[in-house]
Amino acid sequence: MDAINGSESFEEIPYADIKSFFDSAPSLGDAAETKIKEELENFIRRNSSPSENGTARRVVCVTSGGTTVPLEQRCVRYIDNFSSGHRGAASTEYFLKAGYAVVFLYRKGTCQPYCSSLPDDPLLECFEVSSESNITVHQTHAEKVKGAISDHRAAIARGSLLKLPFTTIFEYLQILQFIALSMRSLGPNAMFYLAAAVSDFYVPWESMALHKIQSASGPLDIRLAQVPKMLPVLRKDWAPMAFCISFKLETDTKILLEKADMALKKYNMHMVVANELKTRKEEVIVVTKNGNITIRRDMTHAGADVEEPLVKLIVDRHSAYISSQS
Ligand code: 9Z3
Repeated sequence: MDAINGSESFEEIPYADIKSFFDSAPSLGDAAETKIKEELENFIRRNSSPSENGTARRVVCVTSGGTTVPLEQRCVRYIDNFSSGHRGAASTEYFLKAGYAVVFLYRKGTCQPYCSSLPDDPLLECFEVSSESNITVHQTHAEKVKGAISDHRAAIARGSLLKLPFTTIFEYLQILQFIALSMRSLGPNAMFYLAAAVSDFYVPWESMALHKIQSASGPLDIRLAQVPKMLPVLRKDWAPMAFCISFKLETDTKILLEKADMALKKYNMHMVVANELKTRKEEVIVVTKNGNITIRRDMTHAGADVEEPLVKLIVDRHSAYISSQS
């Protein structure tokens, strides 16, 4: 098989664990599930027709932000995974600029596309009450607010951006499966860019306390089960022709590349983006079967980020992948 396609061998997929994860996960609710499926179906249908230049449209699913692991069914406490959502939001903007349609699967409350240049609390900091009934944008923020609103509205109006929120690991994986199954029909024009920070461990729903855990009973011992690896099943069953990029985050640089290389082979990814927590905004290393590529932020330009050259490289590799499949 061509090197860019990865090897066809899959490690043993833990189907039983995956089934029991989904069977026991709390349902999103009938109404929410139907709404997500309908939105996806409409979005994929709209973006399945060829674009103006006659080429097939490309659709990328960008995941962003961290998943939570609830400790109680009526959740008061949870374990969280670190991610501000900056990488996913910025990358979404670059994919849209490159002509992709984007399904943005994001953690509620994390960074949003087109909002990175706005202050942390835009509603309170950007606007002022100019008369009894009028609210205006503060002069110092006017350009940025106008840009953010018009770019975001344009992407939505073109039907190029679908935003789907999640909070828990259960919601994330259920929605990711719906997205993958709906993007399956796009073949190699589909891409997964999995920048969300996904929990490795969780408390299975059936063994989770129903009510708030009480402190009167002394120290708390919790046993966490392993979240079954969904990447191989995404590659093999959910959307086998899609171009797949996963991210590997470590804090110990000594093991980073080795772990990324392992993920590339074990989960049959097309590329794995390796990053270290402290330097993730400056540098990433893209691990591929044909070697590693270091991508750095352009230090000579204030405001330049690492996502722009990263997305450019990925779009080029995706083009090569599509050509190799046709
Ligand atoms: C990443 O490595 C992302 O690049 C970051 C981005 C979360 C570091 P921010 O959102 O940071 O801009 O603040 N995401 C993947 C992390 C992850 O959970 N990877 C899994 C792993 O490392 C594999 S799917 O085991």
